[in-house]
Amino acid sequence: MNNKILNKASLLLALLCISVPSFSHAQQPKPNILFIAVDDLNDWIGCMGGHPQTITPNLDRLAKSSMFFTNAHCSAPACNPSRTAIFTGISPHRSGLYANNQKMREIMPEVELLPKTLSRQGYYSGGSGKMLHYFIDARSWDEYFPKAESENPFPRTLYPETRPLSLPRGGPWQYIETDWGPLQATDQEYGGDYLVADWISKKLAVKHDKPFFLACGIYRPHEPWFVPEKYFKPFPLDSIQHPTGYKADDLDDLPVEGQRRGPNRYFAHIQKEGQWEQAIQGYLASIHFADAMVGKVLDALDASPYADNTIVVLWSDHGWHLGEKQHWQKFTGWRVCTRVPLMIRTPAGKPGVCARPVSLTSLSPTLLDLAGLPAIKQHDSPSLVPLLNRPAAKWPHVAITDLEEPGSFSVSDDRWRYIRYKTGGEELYDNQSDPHEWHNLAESTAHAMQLEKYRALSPKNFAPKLALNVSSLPRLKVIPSSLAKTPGSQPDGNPFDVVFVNQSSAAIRIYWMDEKAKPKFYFEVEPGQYKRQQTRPGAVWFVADKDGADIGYIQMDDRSARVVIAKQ
Ligand SMILES: [Ca+2]
Ligand SMILES: [Ca+2]
Repeated sequence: MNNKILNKASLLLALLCISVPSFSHAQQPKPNILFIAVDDLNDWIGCMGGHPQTITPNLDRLAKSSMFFTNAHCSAPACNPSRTAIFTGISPHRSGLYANNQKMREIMPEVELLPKTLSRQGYYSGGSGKMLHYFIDARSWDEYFPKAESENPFPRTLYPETRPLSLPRGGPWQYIETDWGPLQATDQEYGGDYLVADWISKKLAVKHDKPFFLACGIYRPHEPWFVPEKYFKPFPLDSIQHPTGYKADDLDDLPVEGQRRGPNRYFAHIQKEGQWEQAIQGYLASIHFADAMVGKVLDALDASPYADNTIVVLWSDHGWHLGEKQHWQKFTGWRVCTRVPLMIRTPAGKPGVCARPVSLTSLSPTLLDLAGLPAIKQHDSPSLVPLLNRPAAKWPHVAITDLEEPGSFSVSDDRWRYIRYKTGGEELYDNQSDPHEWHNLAESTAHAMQLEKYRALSPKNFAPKLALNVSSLPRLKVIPSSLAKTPGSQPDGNPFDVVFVNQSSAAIRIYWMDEKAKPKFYFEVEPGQYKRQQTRPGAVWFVADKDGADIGYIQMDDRSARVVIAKQ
């Protein structure tokens, strides 16, 4: 054991005059760790009071027996950057991983993730379900379900036979999973998170000869909101209440960047289809289901030999909008999107409530601290152990949430929240009087001092955002066709890149099809070369060979992709 670490720990104990479990002592057995993630869960849990109708008895009982953080924030309001920051302990503005369409192992090929650090220090690291963004990172785990080598974290899951089930697709811009409805199935037939909770529960029932780190990734309430019917039953459609944070004229006082980021087509489409209440019902049902799966795991822990020597951590990767600021989904800097449930229960720790601003990037250093393991230099956020011991302890930190373009972020402290967009727009909110962030005070002269304070506390340097390697982009099918029979573009939605990769032995010619299906020549791609082009959902591109002979066309989906012209 590193003496410096021991001295630091003893000093901390002396300073705080409290007793914490002496896990840092080499002779003491290490605590087990149960690490539970719930995807896309906002504050709609009973103990956070986000929605009056939510039913979450298991999350509530865990909160009661834990240090329950009421002011915890994600380091990015999207799965991939948030989870990467949790597992690496490195914030997006330091790593350069800001968005879902980047790849962790391209940006940080060698970084060690928390489960690997723990394995290296004598732990068994096992996991199941979604912990990272749609991959497992096999090398970081001792065991995974499904098998780590598959790099697919999802066990079989029941989906409706025909889709969409409830919400008609609004256009090519729409994420295919935005849909909801009950399934006639038992939990077992449904599979998915049930199988994840079941695997974790079984791991809790067996004898371990090493301390364990067990990661349980519950996927609901991530879309689509299909769960067994029994979880819909407590929420009859005619009883559904709108989000308490919704205010129809909330956008007037926002800077132009906020006015642009708030309203999106999802919410407009859902309202147009008259499905706002169905959607809220689907989210409540999915949360209720996720809560039951958490309950299954907590019951398994209670019944196991590890009930008294296991740290339990439960977190969500970011919040979620259901109409607040005319927004649906995530990706914003407002509190509804950055604030997350966070509960940490330690074997000897006292339950409590902590309102200090904390970041999920602190989870890795906190667990190493609790396990008495050496700190890792790259971790950029403080351990939460002082707050686990004394929730009102002095805490000179703010929580930073990076948005997906470098230089846009929010800062959360005990009371205030500050948002800045890279193009200069600013927002300032007093959460004490305004928890829904309805009143932007950034323009108010009475709050000039606060504004200055948060400008000063803002990150100053932002790692550049690296584009995805072409080979990692999803590949779109080229549909064989003649130019005459190729449909026109119906571009609709936000722009992104398409990359034309020419693996054939001759040049290829790329045309854009206009709305009337008239081709417009764009460029040639030489053999062995590729070319990046901005496009939009619903756009149609045509590929011909160097002599103008037809190859086929590509219709753009809702995200970046590559088009590969193979050897002719
Ligand atoms: Ca998520
Ligand atoms: Ca407002």
